[in-house]
Amino acid sequence: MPASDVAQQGAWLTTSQGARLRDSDHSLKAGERGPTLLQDHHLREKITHFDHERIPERVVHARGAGAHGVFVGYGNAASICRAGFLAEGVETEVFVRFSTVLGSRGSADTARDTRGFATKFYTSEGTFDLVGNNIPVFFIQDGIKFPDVIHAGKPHPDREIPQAQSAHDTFWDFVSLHTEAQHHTMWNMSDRGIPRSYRTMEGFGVHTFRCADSDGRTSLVKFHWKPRLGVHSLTWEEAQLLGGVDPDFHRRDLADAIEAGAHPQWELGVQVFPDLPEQVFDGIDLLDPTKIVPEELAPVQPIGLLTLTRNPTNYFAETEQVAFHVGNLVPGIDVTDDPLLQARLFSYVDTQLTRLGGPNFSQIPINRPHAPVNDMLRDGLHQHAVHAGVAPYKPNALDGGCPFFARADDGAFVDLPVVVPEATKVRSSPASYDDHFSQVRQFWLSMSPVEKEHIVGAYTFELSKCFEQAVKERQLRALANIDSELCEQVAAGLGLAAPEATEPLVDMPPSPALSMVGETWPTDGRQIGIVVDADAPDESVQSLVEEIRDAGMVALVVAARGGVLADGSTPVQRTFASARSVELDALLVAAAPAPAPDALVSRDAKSGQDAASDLDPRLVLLLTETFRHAKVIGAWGAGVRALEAQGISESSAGVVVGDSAASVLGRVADLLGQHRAWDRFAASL
Ligand code: HDE
Repeated sequence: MPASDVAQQGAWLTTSQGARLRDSDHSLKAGERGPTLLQDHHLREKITHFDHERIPERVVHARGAGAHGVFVGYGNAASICRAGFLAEGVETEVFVRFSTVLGSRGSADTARDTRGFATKFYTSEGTFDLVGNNIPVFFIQDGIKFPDVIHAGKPHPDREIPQAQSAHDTFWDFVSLHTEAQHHTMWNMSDRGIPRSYRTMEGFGVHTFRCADSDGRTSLVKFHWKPRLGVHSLTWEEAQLLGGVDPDFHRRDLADAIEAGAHPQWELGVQVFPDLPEQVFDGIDLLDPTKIVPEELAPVQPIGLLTLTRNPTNYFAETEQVAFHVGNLVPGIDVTDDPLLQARLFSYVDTQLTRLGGPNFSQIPINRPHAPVNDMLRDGLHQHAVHAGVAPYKPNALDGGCPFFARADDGAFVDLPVVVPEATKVRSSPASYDDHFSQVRQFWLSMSPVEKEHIVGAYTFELSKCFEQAVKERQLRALANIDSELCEQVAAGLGLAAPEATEPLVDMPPSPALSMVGETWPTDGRQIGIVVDADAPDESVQSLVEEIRDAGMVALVVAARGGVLADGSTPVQRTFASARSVELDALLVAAAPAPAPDALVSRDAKSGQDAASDLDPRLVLLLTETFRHAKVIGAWGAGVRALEAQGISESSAGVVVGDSAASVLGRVADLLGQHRAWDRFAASL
């Protein structure tokens, strides 16, 4: 039975007990002007339920967006992993929840932060949860530090500010003292911390897992998600603007894309390492979650395709109540001794007990396995099952010995018999965990000049938001151990002296896979704005809109006013009052409209209107921002005049000028494949 049917049967409004209601607008009173009667059961039921509608938000990853989809295995993973859902052509339903880490449920999507990328595979062998992030390393090497790093990143306890961001003293106090956090912090300060869309994020399982094939042969494995649209991020200015213009930007983008049929896709990939006793690959400790294995050393091999096809029907029921757990594993996939992963194995059930109000959260529809369940867990708050039988224990004879134990060849989950070397109980880490800087430097050295500029900008911004001088100076000392130029540039921005490195800088070979600049990607679902004159639209607008749609992209007609263009059929999707560069990937300009009547300075405080300008001031802002954010711009006809009026030269990178829409669109789409007109950013590093 669909879950909705349980609560929504019949046509009548009823009480929770099914009694039909004739009025839900007036409470029962002693006379029209008299007091409300305690006996009004409907009033009390309605208010009481409302009073309890909220559940505790997640202690981390509170802000999220989810989607349903399907995963199809390629079959080529059989040599390393026997999990059934990876077999060729097997289709497995999935639910994915993307999230930010630090912010509360209502915080802005585009804050600089790590993103969660959690996937629930409802496999026929039981549910497998891959609870990953969009950053392949973590702040800490041991889970016992998790409350520390999160307390440092969350708003200050006294004033509860700032919301959803790391640009404050306690965060930098912690990461500058606890230098194993520097690698993750560098990723956050890079453009990876401000994704353009969930659809353009990579995902990582972070930890190394242990997989086994059908003969029991084991390998060590790192999981990756590779977005079909390529990795792409916002600029910092876009992220900040979006915080105000559209705080739901990522959530909306995901839902719109799915609804429009531009189904987001990721390939699941694996890096595979021999399962040797030392659990080290090319000198990299595979149990240290602050380290990556560069893709150039161990290529990511695609083993299946994830497609998100359906938006949730109800946010609370699905996205909010979904409960992931790194311990939800299927035969063929097991954990390793990574001390971060080990602590996570404890944490996820524990947190659900509070968040979802008891031990039966796996019975909530979104959490129900699609494999048959026959457990011996009983009773507890919110028990939905009506268990039959008298013997919920093993061994039993009274229930005929049911349910039975499975053997390996019945598909039982078998804990891999890994040898644990004889050891002494200690509270300490291996020496390999002491290298906190070499891979951070490698990341920095792998960036393109423009990405380096963005990183410098991010550190400078965040540290200039700190109040304590000692915190800034300590973080500069950490940067000196990463790269002297990085340190000098940030120090200059802060007006502080750049310290010397205290550790020798190790020049690791750059890993080009870490950079997001330089490749070409499909343009599906990219948003193209078309500026037109609503009252005298370019005659090609309608066919242009169709052409853009046929190419799998989204066309947004932008004009001074809403409604329908004077052609009588083309709807206007954005007016000059609502269109901003931040939601567009490219802008086509087919007109140079004069200031519209509602473009008065007094009504539109952001316009900064130049009285002499014969262009609508909101269009001026749109053009300026689109250019500044290095979006591709195309123009023809009167649109060319609009660009000229703003001093946007047709010889600038990513600017395409032609005689007609048809001559411009193709070149714009080609450039869009590179995500941005990167060359427009002058980079000196
Ligand atoms: Fe989590 N994490 N985590 N985490 N995590 C939670 O579980 C925790 C870590 C991640 O969309 C919580 O249900 C500990 C790494 C995601 O519902 C909590 C440690 C990675 C999500 C928890 C870590 C993650 C969570 C909060 C250190 C990337 C959101 C609510 C040992 C590989 C899942 C909840 C969703 C959520 C604990 C570290 C990813 C408190 C103790 C590393 C994507 O249980």
